Amino acid sequence: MLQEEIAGIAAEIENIKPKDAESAEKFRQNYLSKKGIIPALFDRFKDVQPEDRKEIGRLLNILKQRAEAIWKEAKELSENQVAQGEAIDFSAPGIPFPSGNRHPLSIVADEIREVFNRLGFTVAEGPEIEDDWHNFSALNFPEEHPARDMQDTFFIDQAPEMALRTHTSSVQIRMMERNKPPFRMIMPGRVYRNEAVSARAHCFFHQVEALYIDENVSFADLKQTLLHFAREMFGTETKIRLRPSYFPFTEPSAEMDISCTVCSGKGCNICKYSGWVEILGCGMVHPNVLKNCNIDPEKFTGFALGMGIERIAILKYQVKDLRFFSQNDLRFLKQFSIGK
Ligand code: 2NL
Repeated sequence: MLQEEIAGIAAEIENIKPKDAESAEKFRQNYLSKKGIIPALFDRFKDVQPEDRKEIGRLLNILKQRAEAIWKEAKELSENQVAQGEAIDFSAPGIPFPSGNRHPLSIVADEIREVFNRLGFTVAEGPEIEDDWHNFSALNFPEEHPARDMQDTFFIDQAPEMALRTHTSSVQIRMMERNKPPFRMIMPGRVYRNEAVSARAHCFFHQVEALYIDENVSFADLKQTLLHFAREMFGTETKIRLRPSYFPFTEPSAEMDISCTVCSGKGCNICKYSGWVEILGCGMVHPNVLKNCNIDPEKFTGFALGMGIERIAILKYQVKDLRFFSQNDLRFLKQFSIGK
């Protein structure tokens, strides 16, 4: 009898709990589609005796609503599952995630920073756009010094007294102006020079300067710090030598060479067969620089040094062209990893 069949289907659908999109669709096809079980029951309604029509009609409608509700609920549930990722197959092989690595200049800058940190130096940073005082005058550059020329320095057109800093010494001036000695700090950062870009020169590069100011700081302290730095950076067998030089902001001034790390001093094309490679400039801070920062040169002395990070990285990794550092070519960048 129709009434019993309806009751049977009603009980049947209550036991079906479609769990995903596929079984929800199967349920719909089975019970609700045009050729499905429920429309087939409706088709037989025309043969029902008039006195039974009211009750059978009611039961058919309840069955249909109930089936629709089950299907709808199952469909929504499966959509939510996909949205929340619950339906993801965890046994599927993963998609490889390409990992980056640090830029060679960052690796080298960090190594320099670590060596000086262990000696008690802290890190200071400052602006890349500087005024004439902090970049030149306070550092004892004479008025007519060539570095102050448009040819060598990028000046800001709208503010002629401002320029892109040519060294990070400007940061040291700012620190000395605002604080009292002793100072033991390093300044890493990007600096700018108005130069044509080539394999061996760039209009910007990266520098680390170090400054140590206290009572009784001597050239011997500088030399021992340099030797320690060279051995930490390039290995315990590394030798150093100092050659007299000139900077407006140090007196006396020197340039430091290390024994060539490639040929251990025997002679190769990296050291141009001299056995030595220049890596930094240094000296005792000029008394005028201390005075400009209101530090008494009778009481305090100090040393400073500066090096180009590119130069160290070129030596360490034997990079042939300075431009590689700023071209972001992955074939270049992927060759470097920490500890290499
Ligand atoms: C180089 C040489 C040097 C300094 C930087 C310095 C800073 C102050 C006072 C005195 Cl505030 N000196 N810095 C001293 C000697 C050399 O850099 O070749 N840099 C790439």
